[in-house]
Amino acid sequence: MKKIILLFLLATTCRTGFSQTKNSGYPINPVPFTSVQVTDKFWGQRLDASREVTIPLAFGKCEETGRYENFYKAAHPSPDYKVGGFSFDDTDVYKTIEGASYSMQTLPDKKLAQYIDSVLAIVAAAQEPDGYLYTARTMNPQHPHRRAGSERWEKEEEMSHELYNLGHLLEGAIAHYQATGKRNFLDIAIRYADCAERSIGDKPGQVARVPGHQIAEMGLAKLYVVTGDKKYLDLAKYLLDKRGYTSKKDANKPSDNLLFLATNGGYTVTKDAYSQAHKPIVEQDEAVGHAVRAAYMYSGIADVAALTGDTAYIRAIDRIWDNVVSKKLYITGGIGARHKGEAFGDNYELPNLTAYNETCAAIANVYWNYRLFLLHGDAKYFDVLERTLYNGLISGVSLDGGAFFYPNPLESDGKYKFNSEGTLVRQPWFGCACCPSNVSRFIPSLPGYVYAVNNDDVYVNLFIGNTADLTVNGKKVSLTQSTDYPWTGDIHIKVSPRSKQQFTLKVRVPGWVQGQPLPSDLYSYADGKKLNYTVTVNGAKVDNKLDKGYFAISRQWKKGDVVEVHFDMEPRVVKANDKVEADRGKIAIERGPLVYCAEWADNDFDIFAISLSRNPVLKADKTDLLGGVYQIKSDAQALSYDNNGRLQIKDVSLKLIPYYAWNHRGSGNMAVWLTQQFFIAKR
Ligand code: FUB
Ligand code: ZN
Repeated sequence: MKKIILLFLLATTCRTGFSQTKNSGYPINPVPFTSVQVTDKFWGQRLDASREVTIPLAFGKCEETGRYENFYKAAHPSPDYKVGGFSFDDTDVYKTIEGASYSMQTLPDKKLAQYIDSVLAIVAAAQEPDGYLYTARTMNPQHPHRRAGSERWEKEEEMSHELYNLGHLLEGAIAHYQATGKRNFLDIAIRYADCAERSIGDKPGQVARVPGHQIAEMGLAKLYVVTGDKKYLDLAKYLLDKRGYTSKKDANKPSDNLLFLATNGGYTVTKDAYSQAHKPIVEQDEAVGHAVRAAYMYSGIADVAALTGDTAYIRAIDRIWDNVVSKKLYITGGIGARHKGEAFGDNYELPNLTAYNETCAAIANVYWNYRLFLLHGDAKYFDVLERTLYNGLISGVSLDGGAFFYPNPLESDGKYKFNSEGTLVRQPWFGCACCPSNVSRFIPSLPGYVYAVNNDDVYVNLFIGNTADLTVNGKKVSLTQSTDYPWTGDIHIKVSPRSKQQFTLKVRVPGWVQGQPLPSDLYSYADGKKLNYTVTVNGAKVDNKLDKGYFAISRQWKKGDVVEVHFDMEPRVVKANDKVEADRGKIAIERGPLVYCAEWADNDFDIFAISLSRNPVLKADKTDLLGGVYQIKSDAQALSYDNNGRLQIKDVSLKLIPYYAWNHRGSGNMAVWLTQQFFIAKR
């Protein structure tokens, strides 16, 4: 019966995009991106760039770099094919179709839809009769990709990525189905999911495996929601429950940490911690290993917990979140400090020049925090999400949408981890192209993060100009937001229920307004300022206590009611916890949700040879620079040597730009953390 209801819901909603339903299992309902039309200047520019530049570029690169050809070859296998590239190159095609599907939902595009159909015809042709879809083996089963193993799934827990490919296939196919109502991609994905479901498990003839790279868990949970078929949820849960147990010796005992080594791009780590398989997940309490794998896994755990009610799962991701937010999160919201293993470092290990902070890890961090919000309804998760979104995530893509960073360091000498020209600049693509294709799929999905609904609670989580159609307690309510956020803290929300309706509007009051950069003691404001906020309804001031970070307005709403929110927005000085060695003696500057940096192009002195005053005087002004950023100026002292080698100290005006906008004017010095006390910095 439940299955029939789910299918009915789907059939009645998918043509126009899916509506808010309880399907996801989360106590709080997402408001899908299809219900929110962005009218915002800041994000409108990013969405246009995504549609006009990023997605066409990614499709073009899939074609140019032989990713489509791989599917063609798999459809016509040959022992002569030499299988090169990465064992997950197929996923770039799936991820780009996912992004294009979101984008087409906002702006229909017949030509693009036809193009995708033609790509899907090649993808379908590459699928083996039993549903297995992995070009890295199928094109030449005798000599598959060097990471693939001689048998299916044999190297899954190392680097074959067979289940990673499935996860992205599911994510892409479900988005495509929901956006277009067409089943051509979904059916391909279902066939591969069925193949995996038959092959993996503890029954005779099956193999016990967990994904070497997580994401299938999220995809399978979604497939359960879409189809109502519980076998997909069961497989997602199996892939989580077995993590930490699938040793070669005994699949029912926790594996030891020395099973075998995984190597990738020159680093060697124990396979178990690298892919979070060092312990059963319900015993994990620290974020370790590869950051993208980890945050995808935590997101998958949240999805499965929401659908099964598994509280041990939730306790595990809550513990790990505490660890990340209090010890392993960059001020930009980036995660994964180490290049080696693309991995989390030790507690408080947050170097700046060598920070890895993969763009994919920032995206994964958004997924994870969003899900924790849907579970717990606390604004603190959106504080982390917003910090990541406006800083360490969009720094990964140029303003024009055509070039990408893979790592997102907080400091640069213009050269570290340089390209063939010896400079550090965003690139239009990479051999391992996970980040560009992840950006392709993430940016167009952004409108889905603005609101959420739980019975008669309407959450306003992000401040982005938009018009939205929500369903609150079964009735239609329109919201119109206008704002110049993140540049100003004034938000105008028009509330229009069809007829008078009682509900609660919950406006998030960001941590940065309340004097806490993050919900932990990892960073703190060090300037003694106190920001205020006000909320009015139809011009009358409302005074309420915050509840889990939300300003709740309960009333009988009527058409055209207006809520005005004002957050003071001033440049702030931030210090890191003294345990973060890399930031000792240094300060960072923020304004609103944006983290700032000093870059060579704005300053005619060496930004690494300056000292900011004890109480720097900071001033923010709107400029025409870099798409119209607010620039911050600070008094500082620059050190240099005169012709006689004597140290000179000169008063200078240090200019700062938002971190996300750095490296648009060539590569050179950049720093988020700026020296304030030399003797401590050198300690
Ligand atoms: O392994 C697939 C992707 O490639 C990972 O998520 C990225 O970190 C990169 O290693
Ligand atoms: Zn990536």
